[in-house]
Amino acid sequence: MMIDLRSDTVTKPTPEMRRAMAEAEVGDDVYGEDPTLNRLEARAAEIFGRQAGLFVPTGTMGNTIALKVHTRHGQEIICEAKSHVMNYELAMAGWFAGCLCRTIAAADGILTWASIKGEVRKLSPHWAPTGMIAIENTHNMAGGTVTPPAVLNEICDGAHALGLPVHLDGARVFNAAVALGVSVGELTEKCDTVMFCLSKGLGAPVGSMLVGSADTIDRARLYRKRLGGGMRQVGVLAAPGLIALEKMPARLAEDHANARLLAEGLARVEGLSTDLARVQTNIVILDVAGTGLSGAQFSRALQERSVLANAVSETAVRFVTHYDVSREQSKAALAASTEVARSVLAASRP
Ligand code: TLP
Repeated sequence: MMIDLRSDTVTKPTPEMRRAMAEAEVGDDVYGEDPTLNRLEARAAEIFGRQAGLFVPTGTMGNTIALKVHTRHGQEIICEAKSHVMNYELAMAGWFAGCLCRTIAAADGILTWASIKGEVRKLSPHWAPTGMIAIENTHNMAGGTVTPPAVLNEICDGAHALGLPVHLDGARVFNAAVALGVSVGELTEKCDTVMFCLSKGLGAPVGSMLVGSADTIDRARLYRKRLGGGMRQVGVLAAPGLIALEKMPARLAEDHANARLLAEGLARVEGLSTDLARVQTNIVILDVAGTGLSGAQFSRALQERSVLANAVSETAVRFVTHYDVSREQSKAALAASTEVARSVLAASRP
């Protein structure tokens, strides 16, 4: 059997989720009549201490709507250079919101108010004004790094003082909260909107949520419809979403421990390197340059040993732990990676 560490998006619904899907009470959500979905949206808002929540089919749609709700055409959105909104959403900021991303590079993925404030622009004959700030927590491509509440709050305070809203791409915000030992409500308290995914580490088959003020979510609901996201008997998706929300955060620490085990092992292997300080949640970015292989070649060699992990750059491979990968399988993935590195280095020596 393949050990699939490509992403936590690959998690399959649990038997309990499948039963809940079969039995879900449903109605037409475009009329606001799906009772299971209404419960999910209310519960998400409650957990995050917000007035309202909106179910969206994907994290990308949640971010897309948030960017649109907070901005006007011709503005700039400040975000981190390797953020998902900038790199993996097909230029949605430009396509839908009509905005340009102004990126700030932070090697560890963690923006601070000090790094942001100099990039905020006011309208001038040359400059488009900043419309909003988007933060990613955890930061995927920096290796699942966590922005702590104090840093996030300072960004929100600074932004709000200038009248700028802050959206949190919290696709994996439950991982961040678990790593920090705080609640998601506390962690994201000052953000104007938060998008989080039910379908990643929390294991639901489909779905993300956008939470915020009642007014913002009312407007967001209209943009969801414009994007073709008005769903009907969506209670069949809300039912596993509720289980994901209520039960799955408690087990994320296991994924973090498995990522740690993998990273610490990998860091000891000749030709491989990973920044252990950045392994704070369920993601490990492994630099394979020392083996002479590219990220893609290393990934293919792993696949031949029944391990799936995506190349994320010319020289790096990403491993993401989740509930469908056990501790034993994490050890097996470590052994396979070690074997790839050793065999390549042995073959290259005279
Ligand atoms: N991330 C996926 C890929 O798109 C890279 C993954 O495998 O990690 N925000 C963040 C921080 C994400 O990591 C992702 C998905 C999204 C948004 C988008 O979520 P979906 O895939 O539901 O549109």
